[in-house]
Amino acid sequence: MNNDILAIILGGGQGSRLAPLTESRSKPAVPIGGKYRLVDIPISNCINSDIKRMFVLTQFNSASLNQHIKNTYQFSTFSRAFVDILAAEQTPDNQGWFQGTADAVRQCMPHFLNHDFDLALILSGDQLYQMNFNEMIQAHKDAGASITIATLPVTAKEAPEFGILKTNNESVITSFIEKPRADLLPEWTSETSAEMQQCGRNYLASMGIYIFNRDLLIELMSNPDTKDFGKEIIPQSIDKQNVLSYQYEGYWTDIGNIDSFFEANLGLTDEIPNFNLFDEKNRVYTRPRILPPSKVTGSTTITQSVIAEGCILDHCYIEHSVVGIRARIGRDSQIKDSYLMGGDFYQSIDELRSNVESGIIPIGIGQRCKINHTIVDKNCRIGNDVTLNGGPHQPDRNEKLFTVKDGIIVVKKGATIPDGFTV
Ligand code: ADQ
Ligand code: ADP
Repeated sequence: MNNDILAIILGGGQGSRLAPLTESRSKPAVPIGGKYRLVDIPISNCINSDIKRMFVLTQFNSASLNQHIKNTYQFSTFSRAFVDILAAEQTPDNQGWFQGTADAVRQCMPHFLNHDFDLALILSGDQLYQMNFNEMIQAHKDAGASITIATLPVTAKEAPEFGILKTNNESVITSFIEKPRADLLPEWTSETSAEMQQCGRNYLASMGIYIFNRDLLIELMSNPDTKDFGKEIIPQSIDKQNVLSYQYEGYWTDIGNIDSFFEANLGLTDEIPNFNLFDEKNRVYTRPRILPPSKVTGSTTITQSVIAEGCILDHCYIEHSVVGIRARIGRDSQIKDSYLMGGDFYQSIDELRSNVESGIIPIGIGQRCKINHTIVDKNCRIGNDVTLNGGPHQPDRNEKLFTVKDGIIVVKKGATIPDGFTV
């Protein structure tokens, strides 16, 4: 185990970019890939890098996050490994929210300092990637750096969404700008590899993954005026500290908004997905749920899809979709370009019967539904003959049962969609 490293996972701010998926749960608990939660990605990267002491910082500590962490990440009593959730606390000195990423770390410093560590590895909770942090840690140590930032070449179109930086020949960062306006970009190009240049990736972006030496982190966190790593801590450190760029060229994507979250999930259905769930050396861990295998009946057709365990698919059509745990899809329904998160529990046969008798719509997707370009959150009750037809023709809006963002319909957790409903 890497005993000198403490991992700090930034689990999400007040921002509601993933709403309505974050309406009733904290961001790290948002289900991804049919059976995982967002927080499983950074935690798995840490475990695969033999870093097993982790804090997850979150605005609020939902029951599902707590349950998930408690039931998934159990380490031996004889090891020092742990995953602890730290939620924003209301104290006489603050109103109860973390004011930004650095403020979140500052407020939790007393908890971190209860542990021995030389280096703090600070990670974002909303990114999809498989990275072994040991190479980055080694580069940090070899260069005698005080801060190391993982960086990635990006295109001019992507650059305004990131912190953009320039380095000298020794990969030491010489300048940094957080989310530059497009008209400033010409000054910010870097020499990237020939392969990256071919794809137009001429800007070096911060991946929001940082290593800090312990003493420096303590010093920087003693200034209560700095609230954010990207806006303040990093730009202000460039001239004063030895800040190293560790360049990464593997697959990495931000999944912090509905559009990128949706694309990343559907990307898992590619013939060879960029994010490899089948890599034995880089496993993605999650809660073992002991579910039955998925059951497919009638003339169900499934093409280019990912189906999680415990599903009941009855005589339906599924194309280019991710179907999550315990999902139930009724007869003659068509699911296309969609992510169904599935359910947290099964209804018993008796419950289903009494639901039908009393006109209550059971959990799952009913019969003859057409669902396209849609995310269906967990535990939804979708009636018969429902049409949810997402796409660019749908204007953005927020309704009681669903929202539309960038043409993607998102049915809210636990929503009941009546028979014949059409969007
Ligand atoms: P952003 O992703 O825009 O840019 P930010 O919104 O600060 O930065 O989020 C970073 C991470 O911290 C995310 O995982 C977010 O959920 C989490 N977070 C945000 N506020 C938080 C809070 N108050 N408490 C707990 N967690 C919080 C950053 C950098 C850029 C860099 C990109 C790469 O600022 O320089 O290029 O990440 O994605
Ligand atoms: P999520 O964050 O995905 O929305 P929740 O916090 O609502 O999840 O629920 C997750 C856990 O709660 C599941 O493990 C499930 O066992 C349990 N759960 C939720 N609702 C019910 C229910 N009605 N009956 C039994 N278990 C439930």
